[in-house]
Amino acid sequence: MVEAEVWQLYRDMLRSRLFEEAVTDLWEKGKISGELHLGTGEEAIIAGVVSQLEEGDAMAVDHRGTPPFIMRGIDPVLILLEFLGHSKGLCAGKGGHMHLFSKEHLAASSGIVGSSGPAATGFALALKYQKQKKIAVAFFGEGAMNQGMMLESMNLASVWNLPVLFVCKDNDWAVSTVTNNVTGGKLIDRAKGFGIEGYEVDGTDVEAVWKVVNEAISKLRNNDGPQFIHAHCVHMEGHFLGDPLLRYHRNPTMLVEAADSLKQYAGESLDEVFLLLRKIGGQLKKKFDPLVVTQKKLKDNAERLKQIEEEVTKEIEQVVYKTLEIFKGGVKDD
Ligand SMILES: Cc1ncc(C[n+]2csc(CCOP(=O)(O)OP(=O)(O)O)c2C)c(N)n1
Ligand SMILES: [Mg+2]
Repeated sequence: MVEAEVWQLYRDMLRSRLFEEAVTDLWEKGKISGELHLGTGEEAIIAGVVSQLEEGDAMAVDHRGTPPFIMRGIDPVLILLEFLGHSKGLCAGKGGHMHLFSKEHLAASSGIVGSSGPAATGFALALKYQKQKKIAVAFFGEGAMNQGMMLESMNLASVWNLPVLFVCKDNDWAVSTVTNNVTGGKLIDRAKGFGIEGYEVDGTDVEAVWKVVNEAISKLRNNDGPQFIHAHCVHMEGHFLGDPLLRYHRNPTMLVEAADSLKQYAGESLDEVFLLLRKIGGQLKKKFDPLVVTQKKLKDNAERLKQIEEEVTKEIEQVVYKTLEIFKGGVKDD
């Protein structure tokens, strides 16, 4: 992998992060309604995969669809208008952040946990039937590995030798359930049980993800059957925005590190406990944040890092400005 590619991956991740930060800002101002699931912390996994997709490849994603849609080159203004429920949004304002769809990009998301498995397998079946020599990706959390439809689709992809890349983004938690408490065996062994080759990788390291995905995608394009990626990550904002308890409880490492310090606060108010957790969370954020991890690798060229930051910041500011201009014009159905 050449250095130029790492810079591009960094830019891809930063675009997604700053876009989601802008979304957070609008959500906090009450302009976006409902719960919001961010993909902050997953960017290295998404960038490592999406950057290697070609035109005509398909993508099925879960309830954290924003980073893959942004990185796939789908117009961020249309995505933001969708989040705002505007009729000019990507799905006419009817899908929201959890149900994004772009026919042109063969990209579909769903909030039904596990559904990206059958959706990607269906995409791959269609691509194979049409003799297109393209691949389909399924992005999902490790919670989805306990859903029957995910396992059924892995089985079908295997027996039909379909070009599906199953990408499991494992953050150790499914809402408030600790995955280890409800999951038997190793996930990679489950894939192997279906005859699917698997790779385990640190999902905060974009170079590492890119490398294993590169190998897996070469096999897919060589018609070697479905492949499985098990990538570990930490969500920066918990399960969804605005749930402080879950935000901190979702990070098991943080809980382990916090346990002793928390004891001395046992008699104190919950607010103080949250404050402490917030501080600890801030430190951990640096450790597991894929952007920080990549920045460290590229730190010798601080000027270029700054330049990229400025360019991407400007782009996202313009996206927000343009979106709000359209939004202010009111909801008009053409
Ligand atoms: C079939 C189904 N069951 C339950 C839910 C409620 N739900 C939404 S997200 C989620 C947890 C998913 O965990 P995981 O797949 O690990 O993804 P993560 O949120 O950790 O990224 C659950 C149970 C749902 N949306 N769909
Ligand atoms: Mg999870």
